[in-house]
Amino acid sequence: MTDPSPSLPPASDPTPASMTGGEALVAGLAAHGVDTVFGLPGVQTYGLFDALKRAEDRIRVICPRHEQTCAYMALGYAVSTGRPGVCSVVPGPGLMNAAAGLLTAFGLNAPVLCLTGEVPSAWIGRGRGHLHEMADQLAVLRQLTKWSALIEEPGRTPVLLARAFQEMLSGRQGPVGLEMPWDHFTKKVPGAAPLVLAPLAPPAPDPAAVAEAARLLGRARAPMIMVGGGALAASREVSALAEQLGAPVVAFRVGLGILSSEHELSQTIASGRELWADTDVLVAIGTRLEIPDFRWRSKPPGLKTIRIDIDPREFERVPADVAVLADAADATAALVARLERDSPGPHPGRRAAARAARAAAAAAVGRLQPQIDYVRAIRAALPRDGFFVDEMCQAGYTAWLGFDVYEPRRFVTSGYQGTLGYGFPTALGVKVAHPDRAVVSVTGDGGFLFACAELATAAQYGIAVAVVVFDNSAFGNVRRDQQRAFGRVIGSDLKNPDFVRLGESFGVPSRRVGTPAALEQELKVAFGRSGPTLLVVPVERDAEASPWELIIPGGR
Ligand SMILES: Cc1ncc(C[n+]2csc(CCOP(=O)(O)OP(=O)(O)O)c2C)c(N)n1
Repeated sequence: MTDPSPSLPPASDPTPASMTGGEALVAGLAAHGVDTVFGLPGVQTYGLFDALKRAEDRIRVICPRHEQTCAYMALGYAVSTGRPGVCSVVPGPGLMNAAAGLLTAFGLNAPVLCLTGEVPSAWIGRGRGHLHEMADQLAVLRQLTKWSALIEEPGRTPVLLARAFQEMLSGRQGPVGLEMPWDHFTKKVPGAAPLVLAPLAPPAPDPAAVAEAARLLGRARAPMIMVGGGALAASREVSALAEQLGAPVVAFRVGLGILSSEHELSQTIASGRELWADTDVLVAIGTRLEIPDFRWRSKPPGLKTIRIDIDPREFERVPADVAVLADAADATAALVARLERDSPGPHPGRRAAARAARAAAAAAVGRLQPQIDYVRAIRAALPRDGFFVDEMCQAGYTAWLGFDVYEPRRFVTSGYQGTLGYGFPTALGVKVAHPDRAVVSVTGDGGFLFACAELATAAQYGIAVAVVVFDNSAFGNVRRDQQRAFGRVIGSDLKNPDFVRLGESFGVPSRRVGTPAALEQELKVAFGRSGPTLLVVPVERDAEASPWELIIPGGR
């Protein structure tokens, strides 16, 4: 490398009056309660990493082997805790490597902060081919995040970092980005004491809208509730509303566990479908409503819709008969209170129908062999408070329909982005955030190889994720789609490594398991280990039953 090294800051502890840009960022992260940064250093960001080194008693740095994993680990940290996950990558190619993770965080409304570099301040926008230069990197970052900024003046570091946290955590949450030019990371910053801005208060639910919603529900014969990621912090309130109305609660992926799968009113997309045609009032809480529009693609005649959402743009995208702009927990609690006041007692509701729908769907899901038996074995092995991280694979899709989830955030998914390869690296971030909880990553062979190099990270840092790889020697989902739609396949047959030997070469205990019972047994052992475990389930190519008719009836 021919580029000049930046000048190094002094080794003594910085004071606010003498901080560098990198030190100001680190002091700001600590002031916001950040305890972990997932980062991969490069010359532009040396000043940041050196400052992190000197703050290692407060902030731990985990360095994976590829920037995609920096973003995915921050994502796993964020979605499993509800707290910001922080990553740092070099600009240009580093940021592009992290892009799929940021895009996935955007889709999940996950609070992820990406700190990246820029070419030296004097060279920004000049197109001279400086190391990692990218034309208008900020414009790209803005497409991947809710809010992003360039720290043009190093003195503005505290206020821009505070703003980044405020954007991440206010209203509809989401990822944010901050770029700092190469030279600013090591430049002295006048007055760089950290600043913390509280998240903006959400709007209070409009009593008139709540009263109108209660009026519609008071007359409803067959109400249904749908929940998405916006309702993750409204579990108690959603449960109270469901009880009050006797209404089934439908969750697809992100919303699984908001109402425990054990509750007779809790429905997956498969069982919810059985109840849809008869629904007369839908209460949609913190959801984009992709289920009715993209998947079920029909609406019961005369359906009335009540939407609760913190993002006013949602009401333009999908208008509702009643729109309540508020935090999900506040608005749902207000609705329950109003219903209790107005109604003589709980609504008789749809309990019997909800139970019947669950039973019918369980039978249909039970036919998704062999995956469902493995998914059920994983449930049996995983402690109730453990985390299941899905993937775009046959076992993952089957889990959306047949894996019981007892609490919100325990089921981790890539949501509508459907990001193949996100699962294993995201699971590492989940485990770092929850060292005392069991974490299982369930993946296909295709998806696992996107980031299998991170077995090195898992082994190096002792990140005790149990990875279950279903090896069908194919991009199985694509292969089945191609066969069905075109009668031939291309690019979907895979020649795989010997996964057991691959895992062992990283020093990771690795086993092949041939039955659900053996998987359950091995997982219990894995959850007791202090490092990662790789379990490989051989599956015959084309042998897995398609779950898609239950996810999109009539096909895509
Ligand atoms: C980033 C990304 N690239 C490509 C795809 C398209 N895609 C969806 S599923 C799939 C195949 C998955 O194969 P595998 O992980 O082996 O799981 P299987 O379906 O065989 O169980 C592909 C390529 C995607 N969803 N995301």
